Amino acid sequence: MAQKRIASFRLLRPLLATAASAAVALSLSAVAMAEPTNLALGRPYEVTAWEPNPEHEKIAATYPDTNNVELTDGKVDDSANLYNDAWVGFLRQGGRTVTIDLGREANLSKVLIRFLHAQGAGIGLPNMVQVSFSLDGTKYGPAMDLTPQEDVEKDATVIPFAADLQGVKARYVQVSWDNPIWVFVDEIQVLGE
Ligand SMILES: [Ca+2]
Ligand SMILES: [Ca+2]
Repeated sequence: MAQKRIASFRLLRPLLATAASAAVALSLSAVAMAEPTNLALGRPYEVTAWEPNPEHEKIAATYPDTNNVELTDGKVDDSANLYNDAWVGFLRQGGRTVTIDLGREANLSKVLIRFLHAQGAGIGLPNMVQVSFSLDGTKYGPAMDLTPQEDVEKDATVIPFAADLQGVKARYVQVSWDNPIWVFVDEIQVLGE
């Protein structure tokens, strides 16, 4: 009888330990999930064309960045309608670099940029999307790749590109992409705390 009790206690002990560590893990992830916010929301930014061409700029004004706030205003178009005002159209000129000033140093956990994929309308995805970071707005660290979060073969849809970050502290965030013909973007998010 006594032997039986010891045996069942031995079985129970590891189960209790597992339950305790699961409870700790659960409370840690609840804390981690509650914190990050979009620090780019409402922040100013500058867009630089790699090979500026005024003629291309004039044509792209059909799909404007009204008041130069659309890339960080929080307004997006999940319906993937290229005529929706949320989209900003970029035409050729090699590529673009968008520099966002977060206004303060922050610990960053993720960068995400939303592209429209509408091949039938001649709106494609970049071949390369990168991000780099700076504390002072002058010296930038090495560039990191952002990768597609959806199947890039899907057409007439929104394809976000993103990178998860660890231990990145920065005030300035530069997102760059090459710009084959038309590229449409509706939002850039920088998550952190
Ligand atoms: Ca927007
Ligand atoms: Ca627009």
